[in-house]
Amino acid sequence: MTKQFPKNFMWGGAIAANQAEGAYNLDGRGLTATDVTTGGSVKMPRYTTYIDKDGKPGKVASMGHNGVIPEGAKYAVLDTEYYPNHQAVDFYHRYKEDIKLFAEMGYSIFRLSISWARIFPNGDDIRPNQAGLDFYRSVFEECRKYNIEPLVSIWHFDTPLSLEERFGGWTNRKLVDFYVKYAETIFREYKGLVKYWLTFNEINNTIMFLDMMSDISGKEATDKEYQDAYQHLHHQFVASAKTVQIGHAIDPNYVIGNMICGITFYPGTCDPKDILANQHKWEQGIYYCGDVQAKGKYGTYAKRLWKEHNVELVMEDGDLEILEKGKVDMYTFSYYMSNNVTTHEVEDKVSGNFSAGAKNPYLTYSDWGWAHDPVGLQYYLEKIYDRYEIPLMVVENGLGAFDTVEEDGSIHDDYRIDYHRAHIKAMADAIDNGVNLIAYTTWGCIDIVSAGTGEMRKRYGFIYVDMDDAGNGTLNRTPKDSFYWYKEVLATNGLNVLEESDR
Ligand code: P53
Repeated sequence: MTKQFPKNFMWGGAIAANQAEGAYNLDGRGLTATDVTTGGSVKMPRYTTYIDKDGKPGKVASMGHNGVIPEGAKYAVLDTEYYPNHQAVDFYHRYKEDIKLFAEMGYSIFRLSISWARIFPNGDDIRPNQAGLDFYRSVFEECRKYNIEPLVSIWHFDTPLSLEERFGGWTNRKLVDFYVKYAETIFREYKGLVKYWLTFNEINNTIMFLDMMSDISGKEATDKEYQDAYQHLHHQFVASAKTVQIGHAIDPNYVIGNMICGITFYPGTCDPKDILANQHKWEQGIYYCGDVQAKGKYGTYAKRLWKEHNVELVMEDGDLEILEKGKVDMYTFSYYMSNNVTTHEVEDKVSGNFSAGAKNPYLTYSDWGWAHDPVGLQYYLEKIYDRYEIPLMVVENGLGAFDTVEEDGSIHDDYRIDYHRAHIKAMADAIDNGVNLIAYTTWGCIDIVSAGTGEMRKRYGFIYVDMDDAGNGTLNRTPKDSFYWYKEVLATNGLNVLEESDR
């Protein structure tokens, strides 16, 4: 029998507020970390900008999502810098046009995030900002108009900056209650308009990046950094679990998922030491968060991970019970690439933003150093489904690439089509092998600002946005070849892809 996607499989695309909306200081929105983050490139990091205690402007490389600024300094927007997220691609004003294009492709689901700082500008305000609530209501209504199911990330790397400044961010337990209040507010507000929710985008980045940074920059993270990362995560786990319980109480129909940065790790050689190192990598990078959120408890290996870095996790009485009761309904993840793990010295290393390890001779790499590995997606799907046995969604997958606009305005992105075709086939194979995969939302369905580098030219979209790295351009939207191809995929529920020859 030919492989096929289930009849009710949901197809669509995904964006995040801070990378798409722009309008960073309009209608009462508060600042978030990306608003004080400059643009970078594959070779140059993004910087977090500040004014130091003597009033001098400065910047520090932002490894991960916001850089650690000096004692006494304050985050600041500087006149001398360009901040790509301030305008982003102006989804804030163009969402009607954009959602119409998504509908034209045939979306049944559209993933976006709510910016916490639009709802609670300082993160802990007594009352929500009405203009923020109205904006998302209008976006969700627009989706409903076309029968598009919104899939809402409650947090996509964008803790209100004021909470970072006053409380030091997620290492502070206080953020749990602020987040839960925010989540409860939007759960009540959008009841009937939204059904699918995700608590924290790529929650595991906090720990995974620490390891990767040492691989990339050669500098090992300190025990203090690990202590903070694990504590930060514990608070997010508790916040996520409480949110799941509150969500179900508000509407039993709510389907609430976690969201993991899904990188498939392979042992670099068949040296047993590499096999073990790879297993430990999965535990730390992938399972640590997934187990707490989907099994409701810390994995058996967690104690080892903490001990390795002398971490003393601070928990409150009742936390373990909260985790147990706040299991997610579905496991969702992003998938872009695989990485190799080895204990051996390697000459041919991967170099790119947030990719590390030994180069895999069986794979090709994108211009940003990310491995093209659809089999890795099938591997991840099968491994994770067997571990948790709850519905899965691939909520990000795509190819960041340079695009060329032809004289007649067309964009021939066959490389992007090839990337998605191969990954769609991988999903079909996993489904055929018993995996309960329910949705696929491609990353950056429209070109948006890259999270890792702040570039526009690292494009993922099926819709081109006329704007360069410095923010110049008309911001006009143009469908690429991939737009018409994806439309065909959706119209045939993936059949056109599956009928083509094997990957
Ligand atoms: P960009 C690193 C590795 C894998 C996924 O990334 C990552 C990152 C962070 O850069 O993030 C996710 O834009 C994230 C999105 C992001 C997307 O992947 O760096 O959830 O916000 O845009 C692609 O190419």
